[in-house]
Amino acid sequence: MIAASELILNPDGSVYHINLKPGQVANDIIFVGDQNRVEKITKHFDSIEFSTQKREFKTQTGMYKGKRITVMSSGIGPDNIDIVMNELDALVNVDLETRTVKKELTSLNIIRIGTSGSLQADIPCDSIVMSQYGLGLDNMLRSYLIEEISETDMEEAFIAQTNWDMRKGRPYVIAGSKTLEKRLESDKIFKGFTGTAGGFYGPQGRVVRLGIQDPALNNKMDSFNFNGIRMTNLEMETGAIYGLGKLLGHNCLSLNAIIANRATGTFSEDPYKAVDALIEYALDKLAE
Ligand code: R1P
Repeated sequence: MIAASELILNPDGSVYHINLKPGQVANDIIFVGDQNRVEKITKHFDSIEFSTQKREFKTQTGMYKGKRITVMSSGIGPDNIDIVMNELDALVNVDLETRTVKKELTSLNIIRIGTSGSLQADIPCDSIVMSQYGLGLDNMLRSYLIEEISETDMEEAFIAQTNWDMRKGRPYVIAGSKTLEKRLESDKIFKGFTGTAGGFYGPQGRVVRLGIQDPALNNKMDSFNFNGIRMTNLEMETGAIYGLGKLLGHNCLSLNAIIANRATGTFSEDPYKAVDALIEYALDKLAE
């Protein structure tokens, strides 16, 4: 039995942070970082059956072209992903009455619709990157037993090629879902290897007023190559989603609208339009 202190429920029986009760989420779930993006997606729905919000965790479930889909905001960063993934999994895979893990487990499809900065000059602003792999630079996942799910060869290559300082923790590489990749791919988008940082400024090499541990890191990342796989973009959730998804048995795939290009120093002229285009792309693919 899982103790009340380990899996916290609200007085109405909903799971603590995400504020959801069993049955309120669909099997296909879209994650976004920004809570204001939830309605930018569900405005395309034919109907909405349920909405809730607590802190940055806003959820709506409804129907899009005959498909039941849940859209949920995680807020920014891998620490929030730890909360959202664990609580979402508990919602479907733990009997909240008896506080025991169900005998029959449910596997969710989780698709991130995010924004990200490109590391490659030829992956321009306003394009879409589908992450075949996530690289966690944040350490959150290292609290779990990840040896069997991580791509150790890629990790080793990344550590060697970037001369990674291990005082920052050991990076981890996790593959996305091949099944979802097939469902959402097309020749209109880029496929890539996405770095997930534990912060927006220093951890992504941005210098405003503070010096950073490795000013050359972005250059080393954009020239990283592992058997032809190069690093495409940086954001703050994909590696964590892929890692916890794989450990918990869910299919996860991340799609990011490129709104900044770190290689050329440019920013999208209309980031909202770039995100809207990604939303329409993903919804149509999910409804196919
Ligand atoms: C940083 O501005 C945030 O934007 C990106 C990063 O991953 C981080 O969460 O994604 P979202 O637009 O989905 O939040």
